[in-house]
Amino acid sequence: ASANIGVVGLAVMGSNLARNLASREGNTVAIFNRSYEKTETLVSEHPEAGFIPAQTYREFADSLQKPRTAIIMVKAGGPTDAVIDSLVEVFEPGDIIVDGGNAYFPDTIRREKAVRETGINFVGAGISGGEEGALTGPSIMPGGSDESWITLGPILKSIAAIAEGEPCVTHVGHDGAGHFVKMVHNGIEYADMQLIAEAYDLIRRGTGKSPAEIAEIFAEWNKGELESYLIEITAEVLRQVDAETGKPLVDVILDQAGAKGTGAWTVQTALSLGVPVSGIAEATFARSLSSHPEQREVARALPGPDEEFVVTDEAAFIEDVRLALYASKIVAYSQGFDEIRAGAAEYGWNIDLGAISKIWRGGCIIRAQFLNRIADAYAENPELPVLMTAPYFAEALTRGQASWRRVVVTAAQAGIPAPAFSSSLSYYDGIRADRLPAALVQGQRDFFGAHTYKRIDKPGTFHTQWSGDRTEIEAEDTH
Ligand code: NBP
Repeated sequence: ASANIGVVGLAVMGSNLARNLASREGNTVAIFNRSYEKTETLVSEHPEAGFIPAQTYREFADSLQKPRTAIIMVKAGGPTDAVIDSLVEVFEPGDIIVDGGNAYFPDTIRREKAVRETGINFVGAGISGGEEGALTGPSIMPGGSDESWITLGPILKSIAAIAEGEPCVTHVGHDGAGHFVKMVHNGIEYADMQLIAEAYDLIRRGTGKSPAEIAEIFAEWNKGELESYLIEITAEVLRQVDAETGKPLVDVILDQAGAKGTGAWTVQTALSLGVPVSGIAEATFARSLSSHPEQREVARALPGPDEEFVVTDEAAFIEDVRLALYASKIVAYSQGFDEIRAGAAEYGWNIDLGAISKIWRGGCIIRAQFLNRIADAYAENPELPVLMTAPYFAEALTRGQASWRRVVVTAAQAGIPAPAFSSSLSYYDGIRADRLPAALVQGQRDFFGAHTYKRIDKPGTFHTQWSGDRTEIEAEDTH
């Protein structure tokens, strides 16, 4: 046994991760893939990696030093379960199985529990950064036991992205905590992408600028507080010209956005936790809306505003959009971190929110300058109840709110959909409101369902006898 780490599953992600591992001092990497051709190809294409190939799970286990540590990178769902079952057969108590795929966190909780019974450690680790990140340094979000972290920590630190001298990996929490945090990362990614797309659409339709010209605006924005990987690649995509037609590529791509489900998981989980992640939800729904051409075809007949959309002061409008984008982005992250906190409370994970923002500074898709500010906010107050109320963000919202409102009004008047911009603003106004019409909703609930209400002026639970003489009585709490 000469390998300190193994990789199972050698499609794009697994082979890049295996190469990344092999390139780091001190690692010897055993590899296994269900069909052996992929293993052979990887070995022959990368002799420098010194891979130890295995044809069977038994051979794979024998090539690993104890405690054996293997990272699974196969299709999420059934294939992951199949590989876990095979590894459990050949591994021993104390060994470590890591699932680096995009598992749904309840699956990870279930698997961890089942594998733990055999004495083997199971770690669900979210890995972000796509193919490129897997090869050069991803952001890694591992869950699992403290025991497994002792062996796994140094290995994962050796391959993770480095941000400001620190590796982008931390032991997130037990069992499914890592995959939970990765899920929310992806949800925030959906919101961030949708917000950028809305900004682009408003600028394009408001100013008539070409995609290439708008690319320059994004490139400029990328030098300031919006600096992030997603803004950077947006400029690249907008600059791209289609070789076949000579048109901007963005104009020949079908306007239907796909999704692999992590955005939907984030929203479904938030719904069951009772956390309003409205920006993420709108971003997820915006993709669904785009992907129903049959509905869009018939709905095209519905009227829009009568007046033409004209922007008189282009520079001022573009600056308004920039500030609206930044404010909405703050809301999206604030909501995402809320979901992580609620998930941690629900599932009993001790998650350090500041540490999460730090490991997202490099390697992952939502990497951004701005994550340093989130880390600062949680360093100052780990119990911060609403991230966007931290001084730095509150200042940005104060500075941007007038622009944000103008952009949302403009979008509504111009008939341009801006669901993430407008829902973020509504969330902002909702959470900061002195009083909400929830009082009326509770009154309605009491009317038709005797769901009771509480009063602002005295303790207790009350019900108005709506179908009787409408006097109020003290009631059992049925909120
Ligand atoms: P795929 O998700 O396309 O899976 C292909 C791999 O799964 C192959 O190695 C295949 O083996 C193996 N496999 C299957 Br399918 N069924 C199997 C079974 N029953 N037993 C054993 N192996 C089986 O690979 P990928 O695109 O490299 O992604 C790997 C994981 O990483 C996925 O969970 C994915 O969601 C995640 N991912 C993450 C990112 C990211 O940015 N973090 C990006 C892309 C993917 P074969 O060669 O024998 O068919």
